[in-house]
Parts: sequence; structure tokens; C-alpha cells
Amino acid sequence: MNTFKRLLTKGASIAFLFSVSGMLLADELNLRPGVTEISKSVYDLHNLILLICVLIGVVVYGVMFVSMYLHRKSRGHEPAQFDDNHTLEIAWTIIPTLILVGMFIPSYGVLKEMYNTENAEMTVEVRGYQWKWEYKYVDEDYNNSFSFFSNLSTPRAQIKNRQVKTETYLLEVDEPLRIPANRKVKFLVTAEDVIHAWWVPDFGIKRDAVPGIINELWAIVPEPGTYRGQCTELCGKDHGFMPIVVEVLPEVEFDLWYQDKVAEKIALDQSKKRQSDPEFLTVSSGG
Ligand SMILES: [Cu+2]
Repeated sequence: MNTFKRLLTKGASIAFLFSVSGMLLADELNLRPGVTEISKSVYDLHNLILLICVLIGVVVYGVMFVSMYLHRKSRGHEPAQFDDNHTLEIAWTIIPTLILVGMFIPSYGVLKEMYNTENAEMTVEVRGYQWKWEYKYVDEDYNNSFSFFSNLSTPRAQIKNRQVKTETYLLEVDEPLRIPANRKVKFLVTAEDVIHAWWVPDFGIKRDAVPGIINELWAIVPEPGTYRGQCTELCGKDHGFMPIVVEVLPEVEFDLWYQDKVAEKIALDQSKKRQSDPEFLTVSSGG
């Protein structure tokens, strides 16, 4: 019995150490809260549901182990002889149902908000390709003409281990998507060839990019900054080489950049037209 007690104390102290280091580790391994209202609600929801699961685990396994220990054969206990216990059966059906309903209520609220793309102030079409992203600013005033590709910019030498890998290894692109802070931006996610998925963890958004289908997402990012994500649907050999970089600019700065880019694009289109059609200049200046 003494040995057992000693073992129990030892076990308890090991369990205590494990739970302390476990909590530190859990904090390190936990989801990140992100920067948007949605990502924060997702984070809180995750913590709440995880807590409920842990409590259920502790109660169920606790009752199991304590009853096994207290009612063991060596203490002279005989197994009970009964087939049905209606009260117990009803209880173990109703209690989990109530727990599930309790989990559904807060989840439904967050899910509904995630899918609510109403009243967006601007729209960006996100198109997945093997293996890059194309971003198009959906803007009727400019004929939806401003779009660009965003390619991986990590040097080949780093990928081939001939150069030291940087912090942003495989998470950097030549041209990031730029959006304004504090404005509701709707993303229309689709793909050109195979299924990809557009995921920016800090915004709490992730949706499959399916050819022929448009999936909607949205984000309001309060803090300007650079946010990174990845394609999260296995889409071929370079699936790991098509990162997402979103640069969130202060509103005024974004507007200036956007107007500049659109003007540049319009000028470029016109000069192309002039080159391919010499009549264009005379016709347009004549008219
Ligand atoms: Cu992909």
C-alpha cells in the first residue's frame, strides 16, 4: 500500500509538471487570435469549445477511473447484474444533446457573420492558377481593368539550400495584394485550372477556389501591415510555392496608390491600342 501511495504522489507531481509545461506549450501551439473581429471570434469560439471538450474528458475519464479504483475486485466488489436503466439511458442522451445545442448557439452566430458579405465597400476577385494568384479589383468605373499576378519571389538559391533561408521563406511574392485598412473588402474566390484555397490566417478567412464557382469572403482589417497566407488545397507540384501576401495600407495611402495604378493601366492600354491600330489616334482625335 505504501509503495502505491508513493507511486501516486510521484504520479501526481509528474502530472502537475506536465500540465504546467502543457499549458505553456498549448499557448505556443494554440491558434493565433488574428487581427480581425472575425478571427478573434473564431479564436474565442475555439477556446470555448476546447474548454468544454477538456471538461467532458476530465469528468468522463475521472468518473471511469475513480469507479474502477473504488469498486475493484480486490476490495470484494461484485459486478452489478442489470440490463436496462431507463433513467440513465435518457440522461446520457439528453445531456450530450444539451451540450451540443449549447455549442451550436455561439458557433452559429460566428458562422453567420463570416458569411455575411453585405455592404462591402470594395471587391477583389481572387483567382488561383497552377501556381500563382491573380488579383482583380472589381470596379465598374474602370471597366474592371486593373488586375495583376502575384508570384513567389523567394530566390531559387534558398529553395535549393544554396543560400540561408529568410524569415519569409516561401511566404513572399513579387506583387502583394493591397487593400485599405478599416474598409469592408469582399473577396470573390475562384480558380482557373484546379481547386486551390485562399487562406489568410490573421483575417480568419479561408475558402476553396474552385473553377467555375465563385466563393465569397470578406475582411475588415483594422491595423495596416503585411499579412501572409498560403494555398491550402493540394493543387499540384508547386502547391507549396504559391503564397498569399496581403498588404493592408492606411485608407488615404491606398486610395492614392489605387488611383495611380488605374491611371497607369489606362495609359498603357491606350498606347497599346495606338500601336496596334494607327487609325485609333486619328479617329479618336478627329472625333
Ligand atoms: Cu494552389
